[in-house]
Amino acid sequence: LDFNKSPAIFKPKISAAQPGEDWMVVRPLQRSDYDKGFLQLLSQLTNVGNISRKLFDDRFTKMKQSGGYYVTVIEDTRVGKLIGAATLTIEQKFIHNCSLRGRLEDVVVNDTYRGKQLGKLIVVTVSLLAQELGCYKMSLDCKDKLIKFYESLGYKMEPGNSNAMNMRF
Ligand code: 16G
Repeated sequence: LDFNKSPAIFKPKISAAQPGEDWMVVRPLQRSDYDKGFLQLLSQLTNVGNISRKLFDDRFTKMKQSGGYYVTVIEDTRVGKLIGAATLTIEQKFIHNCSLRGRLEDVVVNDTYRGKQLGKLIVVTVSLLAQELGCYKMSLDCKDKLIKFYESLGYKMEPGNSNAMNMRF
């Protein structure tokens, strides 16, 4: 991945391979991450529920089988705990010459690791991955207070075309 392709500015300079601290690693989610606090991390984003190892394992298998799920994590290898996560999901399209659309989902960074550019690192990593995989665009929805953060990484509100709507079940 080419971090120079991103509008994000890292101070000091970091990349997916060199995330700035030698105790940090950016990598795909693994089954064993059930024991590394993955679900506890996600619960800093929203309601996760009580997920048994079996349920986690079955969902992990289904995501692998169906393809199009790139759950990416940051691990603090000193303590064997996950401290950041973001997911790229890929939608297959007929439009744009049977192109792909990426969606950035479930971005979360452990709040005790603030100020280390981890949010930036994981969002840039996953966004570049979407580009590498041939997505014609990458979309997200977020809370109002995070708009500035995503704008600093190259995401734009498109005039007349930026409304997120939900139907909750
Ligand atoms: C945010 C997340 C979305 C997540 C949702 C959960 C990003 C960019 N957006 O919108 O991916 O699924 O929150 O909130 O991370 P909910 O539990 O209210 O659906």
